Amino acid sequence: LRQESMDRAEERLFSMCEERARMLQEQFGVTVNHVHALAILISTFHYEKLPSAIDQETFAKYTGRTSFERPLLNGVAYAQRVFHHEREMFESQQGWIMNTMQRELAPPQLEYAPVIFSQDTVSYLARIDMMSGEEDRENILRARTTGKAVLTNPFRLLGSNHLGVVLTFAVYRPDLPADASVEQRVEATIGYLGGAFDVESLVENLLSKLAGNQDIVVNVYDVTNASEAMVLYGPPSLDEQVPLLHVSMLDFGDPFRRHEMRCRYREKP
Ligand code: WA2
Repeated sequence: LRQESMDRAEERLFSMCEERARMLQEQFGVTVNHVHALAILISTFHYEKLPSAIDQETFAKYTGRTSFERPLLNGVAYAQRVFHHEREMFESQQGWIMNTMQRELAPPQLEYAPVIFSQDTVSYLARIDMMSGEEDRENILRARTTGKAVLTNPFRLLGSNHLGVVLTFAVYRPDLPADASVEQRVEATIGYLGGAFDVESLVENLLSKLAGNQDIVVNVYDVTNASEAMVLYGPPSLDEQVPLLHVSMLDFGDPFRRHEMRCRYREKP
């Protein structure tokens, strides 16, 4: 009899965990696809049309109206690629000077990625050189060589200080051939479109709506480096010590990274 109820508990944990993992993966997927389409929109309407058909006001309006398509992002922004020799011209045309993430004047670099368009919910990104942040910089470099969606390590986001990951797509000149080499990709890069998955609050909100939520504890980890799993969501836990633990695979669309969900029963008081 004990064995039977143990089996049922295991089965229930399995199905609750899989349900949550598939739902989270689905929401990640639709969000990534929509950001991809926004990157193409910028390439088309900001660079293919002269003069540009997008300015900050248009970008803010359009991204605000379509935010329902990106349920797990706290907002999106567009950072333009600016080389050092273009900086003075760029800053005088914009009428502002770029800052670092630490809110300092950006020191000289070979190139920069200042945010020129932002959704209202992340207006604090405006004028920041995204290459001045370690995680964002790594994303930018990897996005433009791969041409794919890339995700950062889990880290504390600007603005909210919530735990999350940043998603980045490179924006290319519209003439980039489909079979471009890495060098061609880097050369044709004109900017970066992305945003932050606010996992701490938006995943909490997603899971809180599901039946049985009170009974289990859910964690999401970045396990890209198997020996050093990083918590992306949920309480720090003493895994392995629980009698029942289910691990569900997650695919967030960046082949360089591995994520998983681990579920266990909450200790009964
Ligand atoms: N977006 C929101 N919050 C953040 C953040 C970010 N990056 N970085 C740290 N906190 C404009 O890759 C281009 C968005 C980065 C895109």
